[in-house]
Amino acid sequence: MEPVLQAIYDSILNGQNKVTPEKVTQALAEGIEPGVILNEGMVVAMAEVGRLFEEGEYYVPEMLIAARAMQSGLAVLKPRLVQANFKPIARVAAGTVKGDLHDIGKNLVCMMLEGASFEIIDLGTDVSPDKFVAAVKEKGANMVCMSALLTTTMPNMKVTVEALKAAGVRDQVKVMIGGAPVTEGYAREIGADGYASDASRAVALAKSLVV
Ligand code: B1M
Repeated sequence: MEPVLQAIYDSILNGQNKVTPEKVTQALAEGIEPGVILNEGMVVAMAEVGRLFEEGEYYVPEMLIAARAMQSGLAVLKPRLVQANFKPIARVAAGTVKGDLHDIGKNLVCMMLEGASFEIIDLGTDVSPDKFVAAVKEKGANMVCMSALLTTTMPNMKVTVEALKAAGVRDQVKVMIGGAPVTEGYAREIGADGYASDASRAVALAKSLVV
């Protein structure tokens, strides 16, 4: 691994939220592609944080400070991931489902979609089915993107699809889902229009759904 990518990786693992943006800036100055910085320096670090948590070496505070370092690095990377916007391809209501506070993956998906000329209505985290419905009815969203990181909150994706149906707006929108525990099969099971395993696949899927 390039030394600067290793430094980014280490800074996230150690939750050094001042060092991470400095190192991301350095990596960009060294000409490393934003996608490489993201995937080979940052995303792998968060995966390692998850592994350490699973093994009982990290606890919630360590996860939290690692996430803060990740977010501060992403803030530097965002302008490079988001290209100049053209006419929006579609208006996307995006959020992490009810009960779930994980937002790093959802934010990445939003950034990449924004960079691909989608308009984003970012509903944040812990988003109730009613809020998704309201974004469709009141803000004219024609795509709903849901993220879930917990097996316990995944079922709220299904509840949201049901709420869209009950509100009579399911046919007006495309529903896309993702997040670590989510699968293609689950998307089919709950009647979503598609599943993507990462942010770049989410862009490809979103484009294929709107044509
Ligand atoms: Co939490 N956490 N966490 N956590 N956390 C996980 C998810 C966990 C797998 C850790 C572990 O045990 N190994 C585990 C879930 C177990 C399970 O349900 N199976 C877990 C747990 C248990 C918890 C708590 C319950 C811990 C506790 O309190 N005891 C608690 C729950 C809080 C809540 O939400 N109600 C909790 C809390 C937290 C923090 C707040 C400390 C922090 C989140 C901070 C934040 O997001 N602002 C945190 C973190 C950081 C993690 C890990 C370590 C990292 C998640 C992450 O950001 N990954 C995570 C372990 C892991 O995932 N390996 C873990 C990086 C990110 C880029 O990836 O989000 O997967 P990801 O997004 C990807 C793809 O999934 C996809 O694209 C993204 C980019 O490529 N994608 C989509 C995501 N959404 C998409 C939507 C799409 C398409 C693709 O279309 C719409």
